[in-house]
Amino acid sequence: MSSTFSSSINTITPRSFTNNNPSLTPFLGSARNLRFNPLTNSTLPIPRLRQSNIFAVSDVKQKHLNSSPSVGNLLITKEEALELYEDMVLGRTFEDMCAQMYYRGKMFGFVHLYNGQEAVSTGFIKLLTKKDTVVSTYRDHVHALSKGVPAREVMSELFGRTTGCVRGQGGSMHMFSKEHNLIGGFAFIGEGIPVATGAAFTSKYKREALKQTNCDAVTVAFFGDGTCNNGQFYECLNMAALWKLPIVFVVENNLWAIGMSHLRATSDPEIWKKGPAFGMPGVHVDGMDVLKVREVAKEAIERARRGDGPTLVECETYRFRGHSLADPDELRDPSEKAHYAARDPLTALKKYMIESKLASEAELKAIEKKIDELVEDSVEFADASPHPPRSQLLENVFADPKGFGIGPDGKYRCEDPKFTEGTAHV
Ligand SMILES: Cc1ncc(C[n+]2csc(CCOP(=O)(O)OP(=O)(O)O)c2C)c(N)n1
Ligand SMILES: [Mg+2]
Repeated sequence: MSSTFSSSINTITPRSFTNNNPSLTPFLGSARNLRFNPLTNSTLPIPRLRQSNIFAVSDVKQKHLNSSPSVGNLLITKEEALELYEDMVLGRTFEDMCAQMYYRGKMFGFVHLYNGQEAVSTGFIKLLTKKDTVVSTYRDHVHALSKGVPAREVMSELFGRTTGCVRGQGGSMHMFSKEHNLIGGFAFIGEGIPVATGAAFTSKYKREALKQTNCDAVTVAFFGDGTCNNGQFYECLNMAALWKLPIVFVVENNLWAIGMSHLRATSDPEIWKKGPAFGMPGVHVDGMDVLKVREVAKEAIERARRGDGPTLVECETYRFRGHSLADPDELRDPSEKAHYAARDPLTALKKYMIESKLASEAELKAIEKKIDELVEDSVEFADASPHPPRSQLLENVFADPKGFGIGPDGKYRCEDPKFTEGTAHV
């Protein structure tokens, strides 16, 4: 390493920021972001806009979409479009109902809603088969619904009832269904990424080591922009590329991590670029447009299924509500919110379907009505379902609760009701 090179590392001095020329600092690597900000007299990165809009696959598709739709030029069939619309309406209606139920005291703990991001869940998950795996975050209700977990089971889980998909033991942030290969629901950010990488490894291992040649299951991992500044993301990109795992990493970039702006927190805000850095394709797509998401998803999923390895897809999207239902959402600029509200993915798909004569207003209304009834039914079902017995509280918490041994009364300590209540002396 030359002396010039080494001396330019970590040599930020106060002088660089206070001279008359608010030029680049000598800090290597992030120099183009670290400019002196005369307004705040600080060196916080000044948010900069993206240099490119839509990249790679989506570029091609955008041209497609812009051409006036005619029957021979449509991107999807009527059946497919109706399925996408129904799934997005289900996601939106379900989440709106969750907000009502939360404020009525029917749900406890943190509840993070997905409004605005529906095109991502629908665009990807509706292309998957039942045996493919989905890994979500704490914003997981809609991923569960898209993957086919019945609304009744998701709502009951939120109500903490035994009929929930985790028997009421998981709640909002821990949706899980073995049957549907939805393997979380995770409260810690980034926690699902290694789990998803493991699921993809399982699939490859079964096919290549155990010679189960029919095993071509793909894993799709969803996570947020803020999560991409977490080390697990990088470790998993590395392993997935190294072993050519059948996985798609889907970043739902809604521009915010609670109250922290993505542009402010991230040295290079173009997340998709991190794919090529690890030797996998990186794609940036308009996450408010389900058709564009679907086109990109198709290619990434097929690539994984063929055995060609992982893809990183960054979907630019927006959440229409606060971070969670406990967030008053006062930090985001109203004009930013209005900008994205005008790009509502449901309205956009509806417009496309009507203009291209894929469906009539009446057909779409009928779907909305059907979903309203389904969601109402899920609430009635959840509300009428039993609460779990207290003895369930510690089930699946310890690998072997009997490991706590036998008490002075000669019985297993874990059989003492106080054990479950957490007040037993063990
Ligand atoms: C390991 C860990 N650190 C911090 C938190 C607190 N936390 C909860 S949500 C969140 C922001 C995540 O933002 P992003 O990944 O963009 O997802 P979004 O909520 O926007 O969907 C943080 C830091 C956490 N849950 N886990
Ligand atoms: Mg975010």
